[in-house]
Amino acid sequence: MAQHMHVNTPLLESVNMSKRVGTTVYLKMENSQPSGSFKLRGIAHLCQQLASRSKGIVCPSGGNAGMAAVYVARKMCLPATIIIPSSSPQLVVQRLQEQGATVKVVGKDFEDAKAEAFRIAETEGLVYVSPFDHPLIWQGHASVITEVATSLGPNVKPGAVLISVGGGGLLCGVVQGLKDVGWVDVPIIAMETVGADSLNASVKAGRIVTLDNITSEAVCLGAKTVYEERVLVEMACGAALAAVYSGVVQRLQAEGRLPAHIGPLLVIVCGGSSINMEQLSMLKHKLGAI
Ligand code: PLV
Repeated sequence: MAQHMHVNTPLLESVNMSKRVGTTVYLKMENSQPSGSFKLRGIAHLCQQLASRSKGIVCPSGGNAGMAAVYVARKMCLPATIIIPSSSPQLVVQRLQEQGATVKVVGKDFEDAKAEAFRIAETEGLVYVSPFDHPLIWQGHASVITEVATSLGPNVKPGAVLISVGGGGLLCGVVQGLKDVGWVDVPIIAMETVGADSLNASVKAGRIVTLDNITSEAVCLGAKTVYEERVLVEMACGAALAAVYSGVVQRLQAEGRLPAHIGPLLVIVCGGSSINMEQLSMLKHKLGAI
């Protein structure tokens, strides 16, 4: 079997968040993956299975899948082309280029970038790497849960898992991982942001809904941002943390949708490279939180 490219990330207990929500909160620090996010788990797994004899890979991305893809490509000695929509910050393009990717900015949102990536895969004979939409990606992501199960030991089981949702790759991986470790009755709180809420719209409609526009600042989901654990995360990741900070968990408890006495909460701190102090102050300005 091929060597794993992802690392076993720390599982930290957050005293501040635990106090706030009234049960132990564990943070799975996927921001400490070498590529900056959980995306490495699934994308490495997919590329190791499908791309080892290829001419290279092409991946449309809001940024973080691209960071994972270029990391994997470098380790496999393959070229990586990443297609970014113009909605992603310049910072993302720069970081991808620094890692050795060929970056093309195409279209205004992810769907445009995806169409271009398909085209390039076809014409240049490259392996198309989706940022979220492949069973091998979900299988790779599932390791985040199996790792947590090993860290917590046989006597501790989460009361709920909190994640951010973009295309749903992490969600599918977490579902798979919960099955793998026998935690099938653990609820998942899947957080989207208003303006990037394709899952919410689809669940409500009972079918898959494509949003006309992504109006959220968390462009990589389609979230509040700094938190109190000495780590800065991007908005896409902040969405899951916001479930604790903005009282979503307590609301679900009040509505009887989560038990009042709930077991420990597991928050997947999914990571992301699209943040620095400059970006943060720009967002604060834009969102009127100065
Ligand atoms: N980001 C994807 C899709 O963007 C990308 O191309 O990088 N947390 C972070 C930090 C993310 O970057 C993403 C998705 C998610 C969560 C959501 O994961 P998903 O797509 O598997 O639900 C358009």
